[in-house]
Amino acid sequence: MKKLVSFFLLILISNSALSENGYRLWLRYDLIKNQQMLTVYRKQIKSVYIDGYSPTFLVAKNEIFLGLSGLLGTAITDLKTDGKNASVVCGTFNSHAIKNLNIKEAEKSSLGKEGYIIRSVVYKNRTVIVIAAPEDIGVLYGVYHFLRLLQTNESIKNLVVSESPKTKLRVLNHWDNLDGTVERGYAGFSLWNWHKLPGYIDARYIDYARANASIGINGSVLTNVNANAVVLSPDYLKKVAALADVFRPYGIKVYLTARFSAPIELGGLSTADPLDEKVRQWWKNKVKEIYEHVPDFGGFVVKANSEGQPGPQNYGRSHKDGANMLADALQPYQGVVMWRAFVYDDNVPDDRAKQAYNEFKLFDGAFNNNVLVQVKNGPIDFQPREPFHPLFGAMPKTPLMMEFQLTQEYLGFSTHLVYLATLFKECLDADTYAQGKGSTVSKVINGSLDKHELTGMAGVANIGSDINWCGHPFAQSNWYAFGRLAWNTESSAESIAEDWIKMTFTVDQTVVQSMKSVMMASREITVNYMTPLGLHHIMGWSHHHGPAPWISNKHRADWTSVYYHKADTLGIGFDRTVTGSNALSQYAKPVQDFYGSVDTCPEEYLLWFHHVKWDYQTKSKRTLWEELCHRYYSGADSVQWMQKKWDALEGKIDAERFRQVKMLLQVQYEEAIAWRDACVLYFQTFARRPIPSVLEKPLHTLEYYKQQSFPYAPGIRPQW
Ligand code: BDP
Repeated sequence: MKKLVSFFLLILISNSALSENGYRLWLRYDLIKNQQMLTVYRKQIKSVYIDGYSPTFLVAKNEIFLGLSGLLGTAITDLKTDGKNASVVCGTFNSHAIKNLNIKEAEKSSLGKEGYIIRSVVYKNRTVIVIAAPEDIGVLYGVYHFLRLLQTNESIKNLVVSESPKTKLRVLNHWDNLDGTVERGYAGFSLWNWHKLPGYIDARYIDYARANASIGINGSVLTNVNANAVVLSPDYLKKVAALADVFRPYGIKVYLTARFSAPIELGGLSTADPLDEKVRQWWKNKVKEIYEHVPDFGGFVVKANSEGQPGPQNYGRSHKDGANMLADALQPYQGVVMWRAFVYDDNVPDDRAKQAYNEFKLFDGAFNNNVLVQVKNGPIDFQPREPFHPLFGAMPKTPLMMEFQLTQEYLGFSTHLVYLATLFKECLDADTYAQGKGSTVSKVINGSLDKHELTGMAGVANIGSDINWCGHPFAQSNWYAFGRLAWNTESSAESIAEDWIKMTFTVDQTVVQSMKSVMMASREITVNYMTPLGLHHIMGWSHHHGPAPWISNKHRADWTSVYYHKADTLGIGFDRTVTGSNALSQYAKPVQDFYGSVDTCPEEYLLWFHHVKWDYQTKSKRTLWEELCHRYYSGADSVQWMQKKWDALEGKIDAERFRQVKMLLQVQYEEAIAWRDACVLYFQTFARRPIPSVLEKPLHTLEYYKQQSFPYAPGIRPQW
C-alpha cells in the first residue's frame, strides 16, 4: 500500500512538473526536441565562464545555467576561475576574459549603456561564443538573447549580433491599486502584496523581473495612474524599496504615480499649487526621502486634470507648471517625470479627440529636460483601431513617450485572443509627415526624428495574480511583444510572434505557421466584429465589456456611444473634417489631405473622420450599410476560422493550454456574435434597410441585447 501511495505521489509530482499552466511564460527552457540541433548545440556548448560578480552577473549566471541545462539536458561546466577553455564567455569589455579575446574597438562603440554583442570568435584554434557588453546589464540582456537563439533553434555558428535598445525607458505601467485590485485588470489581483511587504518577498517578483529583463523592459511603474498618495508615505516607501531591491539586478527601476494633491493629503498643506514655495519644498523633501529608500528611483508618472484627478489647473496653473515642479525636485537625482497627455476635463469639448493637442502643443519646448510627455497611441482611448495621436510629430522640442495598452480593456478583456503587436506597429509605422515623408511615429518615439536622447515607451500591463500571469495564454504575447518593440520599434510583429510561439509553445513549423496566421489576423478580426470601418467607443458603459452602441444620456456626452458614432437616418460616423470638428487640422497637411477626403481615406478610418451616407458606395461596391453588415458578419465568422485552426493543433501542443484556448475561443465566438447582432440591429434602426439576405438572421432581438447587464464585469474603477 505504502508503495502504491508513493507511486501515485510520484506521478502527481512529475505531472505537476510538466504542467503547462503558463507560469513559465516564454522562459520554459525545455529540452530541445530537434535532435540535429541538439547535437550541434551540445557539441559547441560544454562550459561557461562568467567574468563578473555583481548581482546582475549572478542573475545572468543563474539564468544561463538554468537555460542551458534545461535546453541541452546535460550538465554544463561552470568554469569558476578561468575562462581559457570555456565555450561561452560572458563579461564586460573591461573584464579580463573579454580583453583577451581582442574584440575590435569599432564593435564596442555605439552600443550605449544597455547594448551587447554576441560573437563567435576563434581563440587559440577554438571557437568561443562571446557575450560581452559595456555594462553588466548588457551582459544579462545578451544572455537572454543567446538563450532565445537556442529556444528558437537558430544556428549559433558564426554569431555576429550587435544590439542596443532604440528607446531608453521601456516601462510597464501597472494600474494596480493599493487594495490589491487592478484597474482594467483581467488577470486576477495585483502582483504586489503590499500588506506583506517589505518583509515577505514573493518568488513571483523575481520571475516577473526575469521575464521583463528577458525582453529588455527596464522600468516598472508600480501604481495606478489614478493615484493614491499613501504610496508616498514612509511605511509604503519601505515596501517600494523592497521591490526595487528585487528588481535592481535585472536592470529594472521602479517608478511611482504621484498624486498631485499629495502635499495636502499627506503633508497637511492647504494647497498643491505648483508655484507655491511650500508645495515645491514639500515635493523636494518627499523626493529626497524616496531616494533615501530607493537610490535609483526612476521618477514619477502623473495623470493630472483628467477624469477628475487633481492637477495644476485646479490652481489656475498649467501642465507645464505641474510637470516642471516635479522635474525640479527629481533633477538632482536624474529622475524623470512622465506627464500624461491623456486629458479631458469637465468641460466636454466639441471633440474629445482634440483636447490633448489643444492643451499640450503650446508647451512644446517649455518642459524641463527631464520631462517626457506620455501620449496614448490614439487620440481617444485605446480603441481597437484609432489613427495615430496628432501630438506625434507636433511637439518636436519635447520627448514624447508612447503609451500602449496591453491589458485588453476595449478588446475583449482576457477572454479574446487578440495579438496586439499589429496594432502597435500600425501606429509606430504611421507617417506623421512632421518633417516630410518618412517621419514615422516610430522615429518620433525613438528620438531619431528630433534628436532626443530621452525616449521611452510605456505599456499598460496585463499582468496579475493568475497562474499564467495574463489570464489568456495568448495575452502573454502582448507583454512579450511590447518589450521587444520598445527595444526595437522597427521590429516586425510577425517575427516577434514567431519567436514568442517557439519559446512559449513549440518550434514545430506547422504549428508555428498556423498559430502565427491566427495571431496576425486576430486584431483585424476583432476590429471587424467590434468597431469596423473606423467606429469607436461603442462598448458597454463604464466596464467596457460587450457592445452598447445605444448608450446615451449620461452626465457627459463624451461618455456615451452616440457621441462617437453619430448614426442618424442619413448616415453614420464622426465628421472630423473642416465641415465637422476639424480635428484633422491637428495633423500635418499631407495627413489632413489623405484622411480628409472620403476618396483617399482608408476604409479602416472612414467613420472616424467622416459622417458617411448609408448608400455611399464602398470599395467592395456594396453600400456603406451593406459593408458594415458584411464586416460585422465576417468578423464573427473569422472567429470560427480561428477555432478551426486551433482545433487542428490538438495533440501537437500540450493538452492543458490547448483546452484553455479552445474554451476561450468558444466564448470569444459567442461574444463576437453578440457584438455583431447588437450592432447590426441597432444601426439598422437608423439605416432602415434590410440586413443583406446572404447573411444569416441575428440570434436575438435588439431588446434582448440591450437588456444584457454585467454588474460584476472585472477591472472596473471602484469609484465610478
Ligand atoms: C481609460 C480607462 C481608465 C483609465 C484611463 C487613463 O478606462 O480606467 O484611468 O483610461 O488612461 O481607458 O487614465
